[in-house]
Amino acid sequence: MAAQASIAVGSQVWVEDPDEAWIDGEVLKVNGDTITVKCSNEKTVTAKASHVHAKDPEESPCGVDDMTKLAYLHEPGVLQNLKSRYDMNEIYTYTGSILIAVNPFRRLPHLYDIQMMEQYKGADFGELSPHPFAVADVAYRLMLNEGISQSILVSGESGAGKTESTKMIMRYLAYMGGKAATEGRTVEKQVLQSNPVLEAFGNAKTVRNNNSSRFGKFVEIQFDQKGRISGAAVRTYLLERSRVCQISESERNYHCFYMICAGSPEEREKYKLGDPSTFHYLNQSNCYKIDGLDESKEYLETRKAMDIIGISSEEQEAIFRIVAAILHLGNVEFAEGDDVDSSKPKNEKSMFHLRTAAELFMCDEKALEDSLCKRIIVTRDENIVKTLDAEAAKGSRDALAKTVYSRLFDWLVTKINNSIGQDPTSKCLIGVLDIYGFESFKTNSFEQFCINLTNEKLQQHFNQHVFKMEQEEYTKEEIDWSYIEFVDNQDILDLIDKKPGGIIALLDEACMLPRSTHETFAQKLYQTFKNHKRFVKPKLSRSDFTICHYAGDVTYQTELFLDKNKDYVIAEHQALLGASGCSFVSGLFPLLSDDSSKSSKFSSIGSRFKQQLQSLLETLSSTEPHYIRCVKPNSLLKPAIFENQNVLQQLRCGVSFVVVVGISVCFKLPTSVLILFFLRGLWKQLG
Ligand code: AOV
Ligand code: MG
Repeated sequence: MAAQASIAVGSQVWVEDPDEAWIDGEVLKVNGDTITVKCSNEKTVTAKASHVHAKDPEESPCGVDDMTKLAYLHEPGVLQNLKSRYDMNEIYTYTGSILIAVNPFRRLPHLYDIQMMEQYKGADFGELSPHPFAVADVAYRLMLNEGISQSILVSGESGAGKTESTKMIMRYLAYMGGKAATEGRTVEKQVLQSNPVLEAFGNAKTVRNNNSSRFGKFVEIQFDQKGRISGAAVRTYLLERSRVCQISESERNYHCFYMICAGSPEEREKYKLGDPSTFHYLNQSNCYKIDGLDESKEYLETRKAMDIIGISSEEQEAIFRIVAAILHLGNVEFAEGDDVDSSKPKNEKSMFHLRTAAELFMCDEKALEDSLCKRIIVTRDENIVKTLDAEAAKGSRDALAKTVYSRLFDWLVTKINNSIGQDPTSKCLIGVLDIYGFESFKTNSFEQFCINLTNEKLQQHFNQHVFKMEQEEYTKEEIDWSYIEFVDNQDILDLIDKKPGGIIALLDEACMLPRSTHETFAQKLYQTFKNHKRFVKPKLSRSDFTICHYAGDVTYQTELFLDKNKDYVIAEHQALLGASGCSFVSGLFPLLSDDSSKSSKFSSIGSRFKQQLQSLLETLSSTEPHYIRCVKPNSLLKPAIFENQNVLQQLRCGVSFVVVVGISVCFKLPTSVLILFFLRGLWKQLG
């Protein structure tokens, strides 16, 4: 094969290894199509020639800072390069213009200090070591010199380092576009301080990441003609609401709940708070602490960040009072009431928490109880009161908690945007996207479905962008490029979001039909997509479905899909909190116009999310994109461990990110295509 150096006895090569993925060794024997290799672990292996790759001859122990500098572009070469650099604490590597960042899982403060920012300021790309500052600097210069808006898209799996990279980029841009040495609340300070606030309310410990973002975020930083920051807008996407009431083993609820439990003694007294383990919304997982995290310190820092953003102390008081109220609400348990199918607070303890929640929400205690245990059915002639059984009352309680929390989160985002302010005259912006990576768990619900849709969309955007660049190269080189269409994932996108007929459309339909259940929804999917090559009905299941995503197959459990797709606030909850004596609380529940409150018109979370994504992609399309691909070196979240198999899996999933933009000498084809082929196992077919 052309790209393969000739392999002879004595050559240094890579062969496949069940543990290490690839292992190096020396060729002992070449026998036609089979090669015998003495591996560095002393084992002798015989493999097919196509599975043996030449080792880079000039391989330096610290690797190369750009994959395009490798003599041979193949999987073991790419992997080895990342690994040897990681071992030297060189966590960043370019592949052409794309930055690969391997999470160090340890603080490297010198790497991000002001001196470092100064160095990267205006330096040519590639002149200094690979760094997010270099990417930010290119974007900043391009924006300033060419007047084109830019975007920096950060991707990678959960815990890979997207949010940390995003914060680094924002710090650099704030440094470049800030008014040096200005005291007080400047726009750039506010932009930076929006991060700790959003993290306190939107991040939580998961099995994958101790500080996992449970929402997507696109920060648009606006600049004036001199390149100074003049405004900013934060857009967030789909906060995971279910976490407020339900947490899995080893995971936690949102950080803010633990912060308020670690507040000052006066606050704890005022909000009647105790140890997190005394609250149902926190004690389902038996996990309260995060290594190296001091909750009371975090709490003070969050309050300080809120000050800088311009959230008044009254507002802050109300915010944390609501957080405490939600904890008390979660402790209200229900028992069977006096009538059939009715319910009431279970005991004295539940009464106490109900009373406290009502006090903190500043609403009537009896009204709160009724809103949890009763429904009013409005008919033409009269209003009928229907009691809820204990199970339904519990559901009503959780719905209230989730509604209040998500309204609170939305309030924070709006407040941040209003405080920082938008610059309507700004013609140039740099957008930074930090969105949840592709997720595949043991059970996957509606959230994973939406998250993975996002990733499909971004993947398509990436493909389109890279291939546009590539096509320009092909045209220059007069290469026929018609055969590269296979990377297209339009068929998956059609399956999910085509209107009509896609999964989201069918889900909306199911939500509107009175008698649908998740089972009838699943049946409908099975019927509709029986011949779709990206859709599979798992053999042993009656309501799950599998989508063959670009990054792998994911099986979704439909049980809660209908429920989670319905976006509505129970009228009794709206009435209750709309009448709160606290203007902050009632402000979260503004009176709806008659029209929308009465009609039971269904509003779909899935469809709205789809629209948000559409508009995000439109914004992105009008910018020049830059990519940072984060890689998680191990699942233990520990420094200095580089798991080959694990990393390879990520490189293969984000296949396009290992694209090298440039022209390969040996193949007269852009190397990006080579790598695409090769990582997709198509190498052989090409050769
Ligand atoms: P994520 O954003 O990609 O996951 P984070 O950016 O939160 O991942 O990174 C996870 C953790 O890794 C951080 O809390 C840090 O402890 C560590 N880390 C990441 N990057 C660096 C770095 N450059 N230097 C030092 N430590 C780092 V998620 O939000 O779960 O998809 O939803
Ligand atoms: Mg994150």
